[in-house]
Amino acid sequence: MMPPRNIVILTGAGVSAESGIGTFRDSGGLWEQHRVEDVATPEAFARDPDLVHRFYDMRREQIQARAPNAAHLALARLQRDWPGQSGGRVTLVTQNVDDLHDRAARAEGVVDADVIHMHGEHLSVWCTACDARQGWTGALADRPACPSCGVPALRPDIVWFGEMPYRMEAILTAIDEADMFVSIGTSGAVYPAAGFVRTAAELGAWTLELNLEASQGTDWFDEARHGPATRIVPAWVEEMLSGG
Ligand code: BV8
Repeated sequence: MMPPRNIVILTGAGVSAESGIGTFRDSGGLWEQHRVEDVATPEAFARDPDLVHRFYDMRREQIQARAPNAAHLALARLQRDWPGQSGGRVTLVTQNVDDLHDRAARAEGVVDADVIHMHGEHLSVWCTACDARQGWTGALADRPACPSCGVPALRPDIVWFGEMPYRMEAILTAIDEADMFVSIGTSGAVYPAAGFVRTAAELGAWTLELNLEASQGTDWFDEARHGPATRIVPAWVEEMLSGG
């Protein structure tokens, strides 16, 4: 196999698990006796905005007390050092709405990390009155006024079930140009993210799964390595950067 130039990496909740951020599946996808699919939807927000705000206020606060782990930091080193190796590109797409990849990139001195948060971000809010998005670290349950228009119409800047994931065109362009597609810490339960491996393979990329256990799509990968992300991700990055 030719050495890969362009690498697309897709991460899920498993990459943040060892930072102490619960995954969807390990917690059984339940929160206060609600299935996440039932809370993370526009219909739930219309029906019971207080419940949905509580769900996101709790998680927005929680992630700020967590730190990137060895897997986030290793991926940041790959983002920083890989282009020098082959002139290729690393595109990091995450389903996660925490900011641990972004913080790892800053910690490792990555210039222009451009982490693609296809499902949005906890630390961003979206005004349903004026459409402005801005950074936010506090709660929304007490309906603060939008800093741009003053209307108390802020919602989490999160892609809920049934909503269009962000930056799909950039993701599909990167997959089109990828020589390697690596899926890390995701169960392969949610689309369109879970289908990216098949698109990448059809377009000729070599595909690798790094996960605690076999995901729902594990058979679609050329290779799968199972174990905790803080062990298997640094090992893989080291292999890539040493030309192994
Ligand atoms: C869309 C933000 C149209 C919210 C999220 C029927 C069939 C197919 C599709 C559908 C269907 N019915 C409905 C759909 C569409 C739906 C969907 O896929 N539903 C599923 C439930 C069937 N998808 C949508 O609605 C999407 N939008 O389709 O719009 C469209 C389509 C194409 C193009 C344009 C438009 C929007 C989906 C986004 C929903 N929002 N997140 C929030 O976070 O609160 S999804 C959310 O759940 C996450 O972001 C993530 O994507 C998903 C959970 O997945 P994982 O990240 O994989 O986490 P999980 O817990 O499942 O797995 C963790 C894994 O880590 C496990 O495998 C575990 O073994 C591993 N692990 C654990 N510990 C470790 C570890 N690995 C390594 N080390 C460890 N230590």
